[in-house]
Amino acid sequence: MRITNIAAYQQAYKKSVENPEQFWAKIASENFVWDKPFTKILDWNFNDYKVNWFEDGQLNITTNALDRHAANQPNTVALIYEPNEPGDDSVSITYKELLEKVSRFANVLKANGVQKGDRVCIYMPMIPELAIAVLATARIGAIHSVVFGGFSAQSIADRINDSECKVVITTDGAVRGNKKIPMKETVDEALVTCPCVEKVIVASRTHTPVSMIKGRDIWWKEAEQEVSATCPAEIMNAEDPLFILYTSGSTGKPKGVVHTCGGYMVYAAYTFANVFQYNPGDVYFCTADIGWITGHSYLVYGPLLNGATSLMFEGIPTYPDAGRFWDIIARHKVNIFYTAPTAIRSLMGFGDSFLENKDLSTLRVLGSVGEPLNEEAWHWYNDKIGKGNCPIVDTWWQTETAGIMISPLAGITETKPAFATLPLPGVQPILVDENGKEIEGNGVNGNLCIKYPWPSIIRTTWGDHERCKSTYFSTYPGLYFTGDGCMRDEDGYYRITGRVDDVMNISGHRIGTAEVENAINSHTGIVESAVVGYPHDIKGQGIYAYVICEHTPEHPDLLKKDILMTVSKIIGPIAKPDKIQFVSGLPKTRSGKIMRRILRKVAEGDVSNLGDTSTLLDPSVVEEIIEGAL
Ligand code: 6R9
Repeated sequence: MRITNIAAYQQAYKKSVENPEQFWAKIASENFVWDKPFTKILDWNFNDYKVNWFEDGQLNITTNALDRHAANQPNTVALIYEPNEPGDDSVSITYKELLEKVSRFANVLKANGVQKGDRVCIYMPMIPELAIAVLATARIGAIHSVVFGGFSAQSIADRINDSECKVVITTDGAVRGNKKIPMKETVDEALVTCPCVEKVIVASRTHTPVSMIKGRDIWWKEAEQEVSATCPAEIMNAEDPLFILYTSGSTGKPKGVVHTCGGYMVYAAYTFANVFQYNPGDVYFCTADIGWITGHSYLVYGPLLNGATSLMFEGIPTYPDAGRFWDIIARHKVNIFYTAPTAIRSLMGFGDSFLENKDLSTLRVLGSVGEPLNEEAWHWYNDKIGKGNCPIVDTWWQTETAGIMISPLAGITETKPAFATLPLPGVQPILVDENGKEIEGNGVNGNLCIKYPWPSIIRTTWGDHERCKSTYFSTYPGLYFTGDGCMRDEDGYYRITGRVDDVMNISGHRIGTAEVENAINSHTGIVESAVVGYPHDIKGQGIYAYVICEHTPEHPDLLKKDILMTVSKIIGPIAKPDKIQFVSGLPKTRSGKIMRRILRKVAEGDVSNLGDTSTLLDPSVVEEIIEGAL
């Protein structure tokens, strides 16, 4: 399934558009182990949304990610764990060992009542047990819902309740940089409002004292003693759910994006092999947390499906100093490195001294994901990290797409700074105007849609198929709408320009403006708020909140801190506004809609051209807002 030159890419792309079913059927049947081969390839409808790939096929993704490699290359390292403390030993786990660990923990889950189709919430730091928990859940046909370790108790509870998780897997605590972070304690707080949870399995990481509730809470290590290290993989239908991953949209609470076993497996494996051009023996380092889709597809599943060696890092890029990534690359002789623009910009800001004496000569491919990679950061990445020798793959995709959609193939596609370049085989992008009319030709801008299903397209949003339909398939009937704006230049290359909806991208994390507003509004004394994103040097976007209080605050700075605390409690520290401006009113239309366009302009510091404000109920609030802008 590996494409090795540009002509082969063009040929594959052509085939994938002319006959997508045949294209994917060949890849799916030739490169994976199926317990029962599929005979149906694709059944789809973007209007009354439904997509089924390889529907009557049966498989288990862990057979493909573990068993076949444990048989063929048992001593190849599957996972390298680099701990938070640079002095602590890293751990290498071979395919044979990983299969045993996953099987053993799968038996622990079974012994604790988890059955096929049950939901399991995983809230853990970046330690091997996290990857093991994910794979063990998949092995027994249960559905994992990983919640990023930085989310608050309230966010965990919302996610657990939405999909009625039966079991939660966590740790006693976490370490990130020089901070110790409670995990079990946060889970305990969440579980006060989660009647569906029957068992909590706790892995030990920090030896922090934790409460262990009789009959509910069990230690991972102790539970493991009582089960065997072999566990047959549950045979799944291709369209059975594999996981749920919550992500923010423009309205309401985060939604549970559902991906299924067969299509996800095929697409994650295919894109990993082709975008990164992984060769046997390479060490691949993805800096994403498994709590996000990048960690799911390109730290765990994609690499393991390819029999690769995947390095997971527990800590942060700036601990003990801003040379940590480069140190890891040098020590583990990393060949392929995949990170986020926000990390690149932040490390660039620390200066080049942290690169001194770091041998980066093993690097062959550099990747970027999560937000636009601006030109300055692209050049620094290219010159200082890649030494001009490593192709940069700027990969555009989403939680909903589950795999990379638009990206260069490393060393094959000619790159261009700030461009995600060309669609992968099987991906049919289309740009449309506001009315959904296709914008043809090159040198154009529009809203990015996809017109044909690829194997790992979102199947539904958990418990609410209507929401899936209305969010992705109703704006432009017949098309999947990404929520992103995009330009296609004279060469037909794609450049993603950012979200066109009310979703912000803060350090590569998706956060809905409505979510932050709801959190702020729940603070005592707050009447209303409006939140927008604004350009931020490091984070890509920062959060700017306009807040109306019941009474003029006596201690505005204290109130700001309290509001930050509330947002942190309700969502998590990543959603804390960077700027809070107290205002007496918000620019609203006569029908009561907030004109965010104006608020965005003010937050950007560009008030020269606010556009038409004549439809505002009270234009004078705009003056006040401009005067008080931060
Ligand atoms: C994988 C991931 C998705 C949103 C997406 C877009 C932005 C991701 C990008 C990019 C420009 C890239 N995005 N990759 N923008 N260039 N290479 O990040 O998933 O967390 O769901 O975010 O991120 O706006 O719509 P997710």
